[in-house]
Amino acid sequence: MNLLLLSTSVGPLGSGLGGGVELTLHNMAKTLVQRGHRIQIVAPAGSVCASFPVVEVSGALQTTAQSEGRDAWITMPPNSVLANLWDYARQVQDDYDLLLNFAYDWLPFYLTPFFRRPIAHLVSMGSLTDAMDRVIEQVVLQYPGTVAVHSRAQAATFTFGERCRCLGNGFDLSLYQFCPEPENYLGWVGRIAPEKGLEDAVAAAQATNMPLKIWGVLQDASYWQAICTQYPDAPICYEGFLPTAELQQALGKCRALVMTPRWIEAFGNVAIEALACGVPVVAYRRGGPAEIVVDGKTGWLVEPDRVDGLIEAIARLDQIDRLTCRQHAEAEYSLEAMGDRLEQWFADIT
Ligand code: HBI
Repeated sequence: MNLLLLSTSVGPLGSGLGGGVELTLHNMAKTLVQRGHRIQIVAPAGSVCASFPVVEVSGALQTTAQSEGRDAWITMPPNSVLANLWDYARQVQDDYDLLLNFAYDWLPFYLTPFFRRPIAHLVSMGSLTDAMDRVIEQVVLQYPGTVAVHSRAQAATFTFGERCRCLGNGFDLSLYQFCPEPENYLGWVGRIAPEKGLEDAVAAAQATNMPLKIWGVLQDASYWQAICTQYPDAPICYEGFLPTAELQQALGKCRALVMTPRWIEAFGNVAIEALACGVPVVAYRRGGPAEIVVDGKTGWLVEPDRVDGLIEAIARLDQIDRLTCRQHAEAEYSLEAMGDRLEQWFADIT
């Protein structure tokens, strides 16, 4: 098929501002091209997406939806890059069989009925604002099957969640090396911010006296300071923010990855990255990670916000076979598995 991939509007691809969507768009492009589809990526000026050519569109970025309240109005800046992206799509739409939208914004959903060509929407976060819920629901009702999410937990945050297609995600597992023999430390990966619940992992490290290595963007310094003050003797070490190649090397040596989300993670990419290295995942039974971890086989699921549950799970890590973790990632979350799900989705739409 000829596919037009329209990027997130909050930052150029490669800037990290687009979060997990940047990796998702790249991986989808990779598996679709491998299968012989012809793709064209359209994204904000300054975007880079590996070896794929990008049509760069200028204009002012959208503000991030997660920083707005539930009753936020629909806003766009003068000379909006989002409006410019979709004006470009309007002009070239007849060259494509299908348009694929990655932006979590009102405009692409509102414009769907105005387009001659079908549009598939990948929704990358749970419910955040009433305006987005309403406009996504309009598309779900008028164009059944054209809206997809990453996990059932994420879908469940929308009243129309049952009518969204669940795609999971897919990774180039050749970038992740299986590590059979761990070193004696736990890992925690993510933005250091309150919704990620780092303090619980630190409390568990202190209680089990198992060193904890922490990777990720130090987004909220006062939150980090509060943790260090509250747990002065915990065996923890902040290792900074590493790009994939370095991160998977360090992550692979962990006894386990600990995931302590306070909010509904739409998916939990880092859980797959850990499993791909053979690292079991100990996670709260909440959001995307609860659908990724197979309790007792690829890790342990813990009652949310229960540090004692984390401690028990850490004590039972040697019951988990690290090769099983890698094999599960290959079976469910490889580029090939994702490519199959994508092609089935597109076939159902066109
Ligand atoms: N906010 N307004 C807006 N538009 C997006 O496309 C968007 C966002 N916030 C975060 C985001 N995309 C991605 O980082 C997540 O979907 C992963």
